Amino acid sequence: MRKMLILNGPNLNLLGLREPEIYGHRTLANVEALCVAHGERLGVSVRCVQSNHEGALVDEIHAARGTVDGVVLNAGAYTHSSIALHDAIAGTQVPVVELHLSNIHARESFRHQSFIAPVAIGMICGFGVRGYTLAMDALLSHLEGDR
Ligand code: CA2
Repeated sequence: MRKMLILNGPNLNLLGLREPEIYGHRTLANVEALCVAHGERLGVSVRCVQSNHEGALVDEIHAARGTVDGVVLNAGAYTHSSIALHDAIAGTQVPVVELHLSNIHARESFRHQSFIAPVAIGMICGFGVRGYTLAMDALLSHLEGDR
């Protein structure tokens, strides 16, 4: 059975509690349950982790190497700042699909740059919570060698 890690970064533990106009009404627990249920449909085992700490996210990417087939990563604001996450993905070669709830290109200019994008398979953004299942589909399709 294939394994996926759903990795969420800083402040995503606040989902559903603040700024629902941007990030929606669903909580992180709702999102994680959705991912696990989608994994069951796909026949994929899913582990979900959230951390507010950059180093802990780097550790998760390192631990993913050889233990999971791929990662769906919403690195939150670290997307726009973290060379450490960029290097972790490049160094481990773990397949990563970058995911954002909001359309980062339609927001402030400081959100337009992603340090994850150059080392990710691809990016899904702007589809809200549904983006997580779209990202899982895209990751599985990539792992199965679909073009
Ligand atoms: O759109 C996304 O998923 C983001 O990764 C979310 C990050 C933001 O810094 C990125 O530019 C885009 C912010 C996550 C914070 O989530 C909150 C949720 C509810 C209330 C406050 C913050």
